Order: sequence, then structure tokens, then C-alpha cells
Amino acid sequence: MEIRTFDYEPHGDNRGQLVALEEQKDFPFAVKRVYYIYDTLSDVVRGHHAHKCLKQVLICVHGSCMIHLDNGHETCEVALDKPTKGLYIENDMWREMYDFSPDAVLLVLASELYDETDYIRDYDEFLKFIKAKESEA
Ligand code: T46
Repeated sequence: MEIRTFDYEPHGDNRGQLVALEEQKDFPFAVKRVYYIYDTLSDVVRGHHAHKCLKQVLICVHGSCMIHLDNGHETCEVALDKPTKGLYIENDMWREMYDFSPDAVLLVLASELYDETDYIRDYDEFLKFIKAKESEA
């Protein structure tokens, strides 16, 4: 399963680090929404859904967490453990976020505004959705 990650170059000097992200260069869409997740307990699993259209880049800007990805055929686990690593998650991908460190702050750049109708929150429905798309193609 092909996973796209980004290694962002920090602008470091004796004052500290700065990471700047520009659309198309550092992530492949225009950002319409930004949100961040923090104070998630380590035994909590978030996500459990896929998106029909939404594309996102996830960056754990502080602490660490794990991301489980599932395209309906294969799965993989990605560690987000540095503020210079971005994970691109396209539409049609089931995701779960887990193993949050107590200090984790997960920043998300999103290609669309919040739309609950874009979510597929049932795993069997996700598998049916993927199959239907593949048989149309
Ligand atoms: C995703 C993963 C990585 C809003 O009102 N606006 C928003 O933009 C978002 C993202 C959420 N919400 C509300 C909806 C729920 O009442 O915030 C609450 C928590 O959202 P949710 O349970 O969907 O959170 P996660 O952590 O399971 O999933 C989120 C995103 O929703 C999702 O798109 O890919 O982070």
C-alpha cells in the first residue's frame, strides 16, 4: 500500500525551529480548514471513518501518535512522531488514530470545510462503497 509522507525542512537557528508549509509545494491541495486534536488519552482510538472527498495532511506538531490506514484491501500503520513529518490521507481511506502521547497535538490541514455527509462511519459501509467504486471504474 502506497503511503505518501512529507519531510518538511525546518528553518532552524539559535532561536529555535520554524516550519512553513505552502500549498501545492508542501501539500497537494488548497487548505479550506485547519483543526487540531490534543488532550487525547493514550487508550483512546479516534477516527473510525473514511471520507468520500476530503483530502488531508496530518502533522503531529508536538508529541506522537499512530495512524492506522485501510484502503479496503490493505492496511498500514504510520508513526507521526516529529513536527517535520506530514502524512497525506486521500479520500476513500479508513483511518484510526491511536497511541497518543499525553503531550500530543495533531494538526490537520483539510481540503474542504466540515461536512458530516462526507463521512463514512460504518466499516462495512466503507467496504461496500469501495467495491461499488471499483466496479464502476
Ligand atoms: C479525520 C481525523 C483525522 C467539527 O465541528 N468541525 C470539524 O472540522 C471537525 C474535524 C470536527 N467537528 C466536530 C464533530 C464532532 O462533534 O468535532 C467533534 C469530533 O469530531 P470527530 O469525532 O470526527 O473527530 P475524530 O478525531 O474522530 O476525526 C477527526 C476528523 O473529524 C476527521 O475528518 O480525518 O480527525
